[in-house]
Amino acid sequence: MQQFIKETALSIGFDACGIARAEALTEDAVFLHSWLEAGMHGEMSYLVRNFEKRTDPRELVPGCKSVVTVLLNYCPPVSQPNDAPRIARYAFSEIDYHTVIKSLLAKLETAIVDKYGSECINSNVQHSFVDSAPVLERRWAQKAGLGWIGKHTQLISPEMGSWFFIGVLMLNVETEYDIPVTDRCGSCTRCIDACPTQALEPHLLNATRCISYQTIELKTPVAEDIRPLLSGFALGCDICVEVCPWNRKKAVPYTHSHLKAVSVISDWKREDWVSMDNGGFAQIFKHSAVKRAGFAKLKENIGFLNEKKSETS
Ligand code: B12
Ligand code: SF4
Ligand code: SF4
Repeated sequence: MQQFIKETALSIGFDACGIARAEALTEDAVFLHSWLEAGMHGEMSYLVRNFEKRTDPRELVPGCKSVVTVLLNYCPPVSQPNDAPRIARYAFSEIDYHTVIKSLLAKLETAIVDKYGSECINSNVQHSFVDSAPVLERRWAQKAGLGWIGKHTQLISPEMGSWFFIGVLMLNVETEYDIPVTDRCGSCTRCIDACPTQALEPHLLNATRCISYQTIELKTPVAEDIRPLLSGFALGCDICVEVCPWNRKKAVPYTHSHLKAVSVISDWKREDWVSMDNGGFAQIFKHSAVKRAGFAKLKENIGFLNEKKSETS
């Protein structure tokens, strides 16, 4: 069954797949508790909710026995012009990655049910996830042998680096499980040294200082002390991932067709972004992950970059 699930996941279009036994994440619960207590989640109040479900998949999906984790490469084959406000690579695609991964996970589920029966799935509750549920996805990917959690807190695959999304499918059957790989960060601290806002300590992110949080999740304007540190990013941030030697050595642009980039990413120069209006935004980013930040927030973020440019020019 393990073999079948992995082969099917790859044939459907995922780049990697691993499986771990569903169990309580007791160490993670301690870590998460102190992270939340320290207020490092900022205004992401959804991270406080569903603590039991987040730290035990059997609370989320009753009867769950196995956690299947899949990876989808999002290292894009295109780039932005140098003077454009930077958009983090995860958001380049025309179709939001949540939509893409959910539809691929549905295919995987159908294949498993066709072969092994409907008792594999708890169809009374949601059982496939990407991003927006109380699931510690990086930890499940790590337990499923797909990589280790780097000092920048992202999952790194020894074969692919870390430009990939994670998706999860919970099964109510036992199968064979994968063996975790060891941490290979060694004495490297490049991500920590490169982070412009000093948001990182080894294996610990203060999300309130992260450019990704400030430019997307925070509903109020980017904090004044962070604005001069945005480093060209108007939405998200890729710096700690870009400098990681595992990406420099291992990451290759995807060749699959699931995440075709929206054409403005490679076409639009700075002035095109500056003159973008609400109607254009709604049309161009209709199905894209960029929508999460919203037009007003994105324009405001772009304004902060221009502010810095005009001050220094
Ligand atoms: C909230 C969130 C954010 C927040 C907070 C990030 C963070 N590090 O937690 C913000 C908005 C800042 C963010 C930014 C980004 N994110 Co984000 N984010 C999430 C989300 C929705 C939840 C993460 C979460 O639970 N955080 C809470 C913290 C405490 O958990 P944690 O760091 O994972 O640590 C847990 C375990 O790893 C473990 N652990 C970690 N260290 C240690 C050490 C010890 C000793 C122990 C015992 C346990 C332990 O315990 C912790 C608590 O249980 C996940 C999707 C999901 N549902 O998992 C995506 C996710 C993590 N994000 C993702 C991405 C791509 C990004 C960005 C690259 C996007 C961008 N370019 O802007 C950046 C990267 C920033 C960074 N350096 O991490 C991907 C990561 C893919 C990968 N390769 O790992 C995910 C998995 C989404 C997805 N489905 O693909 N993100
Ligand atoms: S995403 Fe950017 S701001 Fe956030 S931890 Fe990484 S380098 Fe720092
Ligand atoms: S940059 Fe270095 S320390 Fe940071 S995640 Fe990559 S290998 Fe680990």
